[in-house]
Amino acid sequence: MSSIPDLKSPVSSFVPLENERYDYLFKVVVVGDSGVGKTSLIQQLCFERFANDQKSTIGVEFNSKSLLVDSKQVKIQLWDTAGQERFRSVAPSYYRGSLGAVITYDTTYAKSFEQIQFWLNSLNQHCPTAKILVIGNKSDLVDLRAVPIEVAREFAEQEDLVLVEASAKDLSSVEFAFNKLVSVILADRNATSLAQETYSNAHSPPPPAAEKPSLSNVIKLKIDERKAKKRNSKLDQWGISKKVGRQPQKMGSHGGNCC
Ligand SMILES: Nc1nc2c(ncn2[C@@H]2O[C@H](COP(=O)(O)OP(=O)(O)OP(=O)(O)O)[C@@H](O)[C@H]2O)c(=O)[nH]1
Ligand SMILES: [Mg+2]
Repeated sequence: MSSIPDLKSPVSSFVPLENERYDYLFKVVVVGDSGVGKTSLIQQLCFERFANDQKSTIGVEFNSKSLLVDSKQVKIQLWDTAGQERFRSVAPSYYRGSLGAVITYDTTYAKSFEQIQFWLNSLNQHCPTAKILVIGNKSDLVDLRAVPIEVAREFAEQEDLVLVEASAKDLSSVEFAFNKLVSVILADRNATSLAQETYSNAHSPPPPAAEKPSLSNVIKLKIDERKAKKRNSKLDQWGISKKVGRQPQKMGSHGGNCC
């Protein structure tokens, strides 16, 4: 378990180890009822280990994992919160600065699935911009399934959430689930920076004022102006030369740029 990062600035306070390189560092908070397997999923993802007698989390624990997603090296800083009722009031204080959140439920325990709405409300209230992934854990316990996958899918669709069923015990889909979340965060960041770029281009400051023309240039301009006036006096209102009767060209008919 890594040391406790600064709560006020959780993302930037995470100091990379020597020679450690990554393109992004995302804070991800993991929530869900007690016993659904939050710690087990994180232990599996980070250390490839599973404990049948995993102890209940007290307060919060930290771990991190580097993932290569969409050609980007992304380090996720995982905040594993305690699901027990007595820690409910403190959990939101850990959400701050999270770019991603994982709501976990136990596929063998319907109540934990119903509780997703509670966690969703809590996240929406305290970190509304975080991308949310729902993990239905303990998929290895096939015979004990209490939440049909169709029901979970329908709910996720309604709420516009990404849903993955996984098992911290048999490893299935654990890394896939977190990769998926990172991919969604990356896609959102790309969209945001693109939107910002478009905005800043549209609102870019005016180009610097043209340099004050030199006296010789002013004189040249005056002469050109006078020449132009003379020329125009020989044309009628349509720009047809009174002398040669040349027809004006229609815009675009010459194949040039039409604005
Ligand atoms: N069969 C099976 N058991 C699991 C799985 N994941 C976790 N468990 C077991 O479920 C129990 C609870 O797991 P934890 O990881 O401690 O659950 P938690 O969500 O972190 O619980 P809190 O820390 O109290 O919030 C442990 O006994 C685990 O061994 C899984 O995928 N399959
Ligand atoms: Mg735990």
